[in-house]
Amino acid sequence: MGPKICSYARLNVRSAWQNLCVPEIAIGARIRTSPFFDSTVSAGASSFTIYNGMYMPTGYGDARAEYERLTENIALWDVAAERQVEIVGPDAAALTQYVCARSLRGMVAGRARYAPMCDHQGRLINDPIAMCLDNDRYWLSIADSDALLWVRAVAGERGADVEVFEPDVSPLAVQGPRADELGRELFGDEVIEALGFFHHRTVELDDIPMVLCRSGWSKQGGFELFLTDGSKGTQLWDLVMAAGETFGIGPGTPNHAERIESGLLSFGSDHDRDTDPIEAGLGAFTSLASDVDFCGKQALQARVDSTTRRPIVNITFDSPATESRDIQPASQPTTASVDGKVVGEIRTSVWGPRLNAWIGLAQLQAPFDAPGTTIESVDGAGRTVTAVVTNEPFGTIRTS
Ligand code: THG
Repeated sequence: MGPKICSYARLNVRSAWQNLCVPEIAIGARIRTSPFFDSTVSAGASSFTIYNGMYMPTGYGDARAEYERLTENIALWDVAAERQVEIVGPDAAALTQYVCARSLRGMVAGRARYAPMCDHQGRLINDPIAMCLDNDRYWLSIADSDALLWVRAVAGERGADVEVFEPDVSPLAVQGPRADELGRELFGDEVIEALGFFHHRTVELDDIPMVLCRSGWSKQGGFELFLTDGSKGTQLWDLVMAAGETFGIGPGTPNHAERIESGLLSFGSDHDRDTDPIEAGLGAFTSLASDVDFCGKQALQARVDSTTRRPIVNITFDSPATESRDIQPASQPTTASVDGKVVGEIRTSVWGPRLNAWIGLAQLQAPFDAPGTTIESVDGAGRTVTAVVTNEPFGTIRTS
């Protein structure tokens, strides 16, 4: 079954084929479906993206309801496309550390750490969650870039004694303020109380094997269930949905409004391909100052010391009047200008319910990244819009 993935693009892309029948993306051997695919389609998934060569749902047709479900109850997300790169063997710890730009010191079995990856030039090439399963066994739970190919290449060049492969692991995220209650229902009080943030453990539910981790791409709390038998996707989805009913669970997807309000990076969306983790706002997760060596460390330091910085910044649209329908998000980055001079790009924009305003992210060359700078762009409907750079995290602003 081939979902029509283009209704969103049709609304927002200004191009010659705007008014034509939009073709669908075929499912083939190169583009995979997730173990939860049938469940998401049955639940009404109406748009998908391709992420790590796999269909990933991006919406169920009612963004407002999905936002409310996530921020008030529980949303269930198929994030199986966040594939795992497994690294096993005597050199697994050393190699995993080398490919991660954050110190993994002290990360024992059962712990995870958000760890940006750099290439040899210090550019951000992925921002996985690194998970230690055993002293000689790690997973990188990756964002959308071919980290398997990268880790294999680095392992080969360094002569590391490891196996690097993609295991049968598919994360299902349970996110929202009531996720803890559902977790207790499913796994018991003891398991949930003992599970700290970014801690994980192996569990089973009705013979469905998984790794349970307190993690997820929102600031609403919750878990990720890393299903380790892809044949049991529907079974797991149904089980969680049934148990979650009393807590107001419903289908959802990684939520752009919530994650922008919460300051979480969307790798590959929020920046171009020549961006380092510091420009991407990941300084707190990058161990430049430590004595740990990692790929791209020196180059990254040189970039940080240079004057050609292009940070990602929060922006708030102020013109036209920020009524909910006034600004059309562009589905592709748009040029950002100051006084007619191009200074970067608006990468993404969204209606932010928490601020009751259109907000977004721009990548701007210094010094135009300074708070208070007004940038100009053309929105998805072809109109000129202006936005102001803000240094406030969106999450701490309260408007009412
Ligand atoms: N879950 C899993 N894998 C993933 C993602 C995920 N891989 C790709 C992508 N998402 C990675 N991106 C992030 C970004 C931020 C966080 C998690 C994944 C996150 N950050 C916290 C913060 O910024 O406050 C805490 C980080 C920390 O303390 O280490 O949670 O969603 N499986």
